[in-house]
Parts: sequence; C-alpha cells; structure tokens
Amino acid sequence: MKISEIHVYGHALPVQNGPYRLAMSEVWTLPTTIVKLVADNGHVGWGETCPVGATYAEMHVGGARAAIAAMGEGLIGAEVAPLPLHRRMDALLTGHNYAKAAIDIAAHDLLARSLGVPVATLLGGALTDLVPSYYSTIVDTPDETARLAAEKAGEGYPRLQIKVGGRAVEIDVETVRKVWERIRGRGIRMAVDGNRSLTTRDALTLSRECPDIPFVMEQPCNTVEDLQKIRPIVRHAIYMDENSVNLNTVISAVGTGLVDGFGMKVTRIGGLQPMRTFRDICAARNLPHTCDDSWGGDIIAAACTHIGATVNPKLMEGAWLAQPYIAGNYDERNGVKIVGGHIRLPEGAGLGIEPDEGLFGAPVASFG
Ligand code: 0XW
Ligand code: MG
Repeated sequence: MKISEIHVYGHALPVQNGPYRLAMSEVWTLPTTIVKLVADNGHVGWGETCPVGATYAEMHVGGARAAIAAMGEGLIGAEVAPLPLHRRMDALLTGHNYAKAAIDIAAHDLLARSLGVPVATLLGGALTDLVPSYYSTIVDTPDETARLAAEKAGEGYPRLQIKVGGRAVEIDVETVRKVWERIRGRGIRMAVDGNRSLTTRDALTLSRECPDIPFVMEQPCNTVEDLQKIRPIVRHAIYMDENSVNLNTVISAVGTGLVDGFGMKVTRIGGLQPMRTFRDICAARNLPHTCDDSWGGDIIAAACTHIGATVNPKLMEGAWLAQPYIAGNYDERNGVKIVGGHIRLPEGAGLGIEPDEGLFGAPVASFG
C-alpha cells in the first residue's frame, strides 16, 4: 500500500476564554496543520501538528508547512508503514520532527483503518480503554490558581500541572503552597512546570521553599546544562519536557540519570513510531511520562489517547489535551473529550475519528 496523494489543510483553533498563558508566552489562536494521506487503494488517514505559538519550542506553523512541502512530492509512492516511511522522510529532510509527526500520525491512521484495527493495536495493544488526563493551569495569581486546582481536583483529574515562571519566584512559591493546601491528602499528583523560564537560582529557591510538597519539577530551566547543574541539589524529582527533542536526547537523559521522568509530546519526538520507542525506553528504566502534545484538535487528541492507552498504567502520567480550551470537535459524534479527568479511547478502526473535511476548506498544498 503506497501513498498516492497528500493534502495539507490549515485550520484556526481559537483559545476559549483565552489567552493560554505560559511563563514566556501568551496565545489566543493556534493555527493547526492537518494532513490527509490517500493510498493507492483508496484508504485515507489523518494527521495533525500544532505548535503552541512560535516561542514555546523551536517549532512554528510556517516551519511545519514548509517542511511538509519540502517532503511532499518525495513521499508520493512511499510505503504506508511507519518504519519505511520514517526512512523516506529522513532521506528527504533532516530534523523537523514536528512536521514529520503529522505524516507519521496520518500513516498510522491509514494503516490501522486498512487493517480494521485501532491505532493502539498497531502500537502494541491497549492496556486500558480509559486513559488518565491531567489538568494544566495557566500562569495566574496564587489564589486563582489554587481555586482552579481545587475545582479540577473535584472533577476527577488524577494529576495537576501548575504553571510557574516569568515573574518573581516568591509568587511561584506562594502559588504552589496555596495549591497544595487545597489538594493535599486527596491522592492527586502534582507537577510544577516552569516551561524553561526559571534561572537555576530560582529553581533552587522553589525547591528549597517547598521541601514538604511532593511535586515533580517539570522543565524548570532552559537547557540540559541547567538541569545538570541543579540535579544534585534540588529536593524534588525532575522531569524533562522541552529539552527532549528527539530519541537521542531522551537516551542521554535516561542513561545519565538526569531525570526522573518526562513530559513528552508526540509531535516533538516525530510521531507515534518514535513515541512507542520512547515509551519502551522509559518502561525499561521504570520512568513515568506523559503522552501529550503542545496543542491540536481531535486528530492529535486521538493520537495521544491511543499511545497513552498502551503505556504501563503505573508509569502513565496522563495525556494532556487542548480539548477543554477548544470549541467544538472535528468529529462531532466521536470527538475526543475529557470527562472526569479521563479520556475514553475512541472506538473503531484507525484513530477512531472521522474529521468533517468541510471544516478545513481547500487544501493549502497538495502533492501527487
Ligand atoms: C501543558 N502542555 C502539555 C500544553 C502546553 O502546550 C504546554 C505543555 C507543557 O507541559 O509544557
Ligand atoms: Mg511541560
């Protein structure tokens, strides 16, 4: 089964009750990029990639579309199977994992649909049909963050991620302490995510001022070198997120004992094929991790849920979805939703969703 056509669509995802605010950025609308693959036997598959703005990480919408265009014609005639497809993509373009991920996800959807099985089956098999999610607060006042954290804990989220950074560290300490007052004793896990923004000085202060609170510090500082510096002296577990840009960085972080887990994005690592390798590396070292993406609609949400369902539940830190911030679904009937802090694995073949093509308008590019 070979790729015969590739269509690329642009679609705007406005942030409901925006902006979505991280330590170093604020976003109101996210332009997502959707890929439809058509095979020579008529089967189709859908993929997506949606960076959360242009400064969260080294990725942006223009880069995604340019990279897909650079590979487009060269992928016509390629085998719709993850390994040969990645070899072909790597032969056409170095890097640009987040663009390759859209093709990879579409190929998984297409292959699974043609076999009549869920994508989770291609990824090794689902271990659950109810995948835990986690709620991520935005950077806000200590009181508002604590109020929201308590509300989300009450909704059934098993884990909360509290965003900090971009301001005096004293406010971050106050925020974390106030959240903890509201959720302690309720069995809810907690991550404190600096999204690369903290100096090593402030990361140490945050850890030392909260020795009694069992949170994990997610990507507090900007670089691997910063993490190496604080690693031996902080009191908290460290998770790597934005720095784990490919399997090579993951292997180094795992092999050197730099981290206790990961926040992982399906598109940053290059799609579901590298994501399953990442999952297995973490399992071999007993390291917990998330299965997220930075943003995206139903296609990304379904991809995160399918891989999330294959992770050892003991190590699964949750699949974060942008869905609570997005109005509507690509597939009104089977759209992926968080209910009670958990996500039901979509049923049916492939990703289990049938996007309404009419929403996306004319393709911004087509190949084949
Ligand atoms: C909470 N997320 C998964 C969504 C935002 O894009 C940021 C991200 C993270 O953990 O850094
Ligand atoms: Mg993070």
